[in-house]
Amino acid sequence: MNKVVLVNPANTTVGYSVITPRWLFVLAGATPTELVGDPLIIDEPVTRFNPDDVGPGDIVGVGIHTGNCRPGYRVVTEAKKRGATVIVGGIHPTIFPDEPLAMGADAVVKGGGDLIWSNIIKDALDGRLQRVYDGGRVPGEQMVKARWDLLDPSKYLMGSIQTVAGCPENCSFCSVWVTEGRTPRLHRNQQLIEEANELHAMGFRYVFFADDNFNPSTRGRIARETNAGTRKLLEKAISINDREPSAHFELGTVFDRARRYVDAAPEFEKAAELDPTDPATHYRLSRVYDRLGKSDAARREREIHAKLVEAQQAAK
Ligand code: B12
Ligand code: SF4
Repeated sequence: MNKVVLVNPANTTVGYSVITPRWLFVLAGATPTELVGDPLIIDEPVTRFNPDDVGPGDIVGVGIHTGNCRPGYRVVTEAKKRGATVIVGGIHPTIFPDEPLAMGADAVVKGGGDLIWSNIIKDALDGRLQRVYDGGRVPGEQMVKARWDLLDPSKYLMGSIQTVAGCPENCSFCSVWVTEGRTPRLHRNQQLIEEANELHAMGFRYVFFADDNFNPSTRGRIARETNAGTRKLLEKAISINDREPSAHFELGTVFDRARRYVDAAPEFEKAAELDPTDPATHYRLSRVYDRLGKSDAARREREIHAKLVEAQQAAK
């Protein structure tokens, strides 16, 4: 029987690692065991990929991000030399699908592998592998459960679970909202609980959340929400942060940028009430009051700002 080998590449192998790379165990869960048996999992920080482990007809799946694409291409080359079929997926090929093909891979997979991986294996076994596949954004309720039974728990400090994919924000430096989308996709609760329990039973006492944005109900998202009902729900979801001055400062800033000064003022006021010592809050408040024509209040805030800055400089 041809086998599947899943490789998480790394430059250095030290024999142990801190966090389990989740994709390895999710893709293992998506592997059609009736056709290829259990996949062999190689996490290179723990064990270096040995080309002797693969031969003609075997299928090697390599997952790469930009930071580990070079060792990834080493695995591609070594596995190809042994006659294996090599398929590359992960964030890097999702953005640059042509590159792994140019580096010798037989196929590349954009997006999530949960739903498409078993079809790709069938295509490879049937000799009709395509060059490019697109697994898209996997809906939360269809996310595949990780195969923790294939993990050696003695090699890691933490297992990893995922509660949500996607992020409603759009930070200019980040790829997540581009690849994973801005609508959060929530993983099924029951599956999460099962995975956490399995990891606990294996001896893990720490779990790492491989989430894009742990709390998608961000202040920015709420400020942009036009539907009053949805907005209320989102506000409820973050009400736990209500005593956090930076949360009010952040929302005030979003309103300020949107020129919604009437909405910005109470947020900066709340931030100033919770932390009266932050000069930035008083500065923003003075500007917002100016815009609202409240010149006395604006002057007061400017005075407080100046005193706080002076005190900070004196303390240095
Ligand atoms: C969790 C996480 C971490 C954890 C990783 C812990 C671990 N051991 O796994 C920590 C905090 C340690 C971390 C560190 C870093 N991270 Co990080 N991380 C993430 C995050 C938020 C989630 C990744 C995850 O596990 N998702 C859940 C799994 C199930 O999804 P997945 O990995 O995407 O895999 C799916 C698909 O991609 C596909 N797939 C993946 N591989 C393969 C292979 C095959 C063959 C196939 C068919 C499909 C396939 O199928 C999988 C299942 O659907 C991503 C954000 C993101 N959305 O990618 C950033 C992200 C991957 N990280 C990023 C970066 C930059 C880093 C660091 C370089 C940061 C730094 N400067 O140190 C380091 C690199 C560490 C290292 N040496 O690898 C960037 C990578 C950008 C890029 N162009 O490559 C991302 C995209 C965040 C971002 N936008 O900035 N990260
Ligand atoms: S994942 Fe973080 S950095 Fe990326 S868009 Fe969302 S909030 Fe910004």
